[in-house]
Amino acid sequence: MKYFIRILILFNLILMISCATMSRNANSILSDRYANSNVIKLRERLKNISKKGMAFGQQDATAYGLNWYLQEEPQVLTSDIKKVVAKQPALFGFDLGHLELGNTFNLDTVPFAMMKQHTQKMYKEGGLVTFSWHLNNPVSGGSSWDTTSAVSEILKEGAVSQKYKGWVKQLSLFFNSLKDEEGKAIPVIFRPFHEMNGAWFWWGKGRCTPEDYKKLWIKTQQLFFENGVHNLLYAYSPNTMSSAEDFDRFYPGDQYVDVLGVDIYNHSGDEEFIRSVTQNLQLLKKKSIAKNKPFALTETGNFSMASNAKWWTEVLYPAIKESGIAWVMVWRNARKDHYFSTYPSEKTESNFKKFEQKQDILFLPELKTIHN
Ligand code: BMA
Repeated sequence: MKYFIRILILFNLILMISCATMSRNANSILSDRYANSNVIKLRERLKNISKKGMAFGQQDATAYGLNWYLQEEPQVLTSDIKKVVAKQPALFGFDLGHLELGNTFNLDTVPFAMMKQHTQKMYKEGGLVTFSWHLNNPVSGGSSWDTTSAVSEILKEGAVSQKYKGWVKQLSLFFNSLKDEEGKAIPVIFRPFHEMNGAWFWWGKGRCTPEDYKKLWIKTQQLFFENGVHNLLYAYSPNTMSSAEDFDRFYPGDQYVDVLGVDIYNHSGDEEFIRSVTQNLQLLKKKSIAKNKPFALTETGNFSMASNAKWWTEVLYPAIKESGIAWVMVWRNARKDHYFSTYPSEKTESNFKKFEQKQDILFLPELKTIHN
């Protein structure tokens, strides 16, 4: 009997050691080496999703839409998309801009408490959530679009850097508060300092050096780790790229990034859009294979939806089908001159219904069936 117990203890020990090694190995390819097991699962799930199709998402989908603001019935989430196809998108995007200031609403008047609630609900139902951060300029106090030089100030020890630490602390509290019903941290995708190859944000091209951009990324990540945030996949997403150089110039490094992305809008006509999305996603696919990281079309949309009633099936779909992306996210439905999905009685409504029917375009009910 004693002998048997010893063998049993030895066996358990071997099992524990090999499990620990396995989880360290799995962790080592994530930017957060202490990422919790749900984050590892999320990354694996993204890879599986891209084998079956792509998750379809929208920014602020359940917060407001055309002709409505905030949930009419908070327990049953609605969205313009649900109003049209009776299905929720498979991914929700939210923006944390102004959380750094300690505000209760973000820059687009979405309450942070609501984002938390909808994230919890979405996670429970098997969907995905991604966060961007249109943070203010910490030097001037202006918005993200205030291009007063700020990155080098954050990197120096001093008042701005102290202020920035406080800002990351605010976000850390939020991320740490995203818990499921069992009290386990909910894994989400965080996409900070996006569109850095454009010149419109204070962290963008010409507003800081690429070296400082990378340092800002790494410093921010380090601050999250110090604050005990371990439920994030970090997504790096430039704006439309004209070459691989555009991706590489600001790329912080494989050990600091988990998901690759790109933001591409339909600005210059349908043909040009199809061409640039196809090319950009091919470029990302190569990177994704070489780096073994999932990739996505992290923001998209048609700025003049009224110009093509068949935009979904004749422009967006041909550009993304068979691209290998894990998700595609359209931007917010803010108002009649600034919306990016359809809504009841909008011009592309019936075409959107056809788009929804595509086997590889996954809404929440389809996404639910794909596990890690
Ligand atoms: C931009 C616009 C703005 C918005 C910002 C952050 O693309 O939609 O109106 O404030 O994103 O969500």
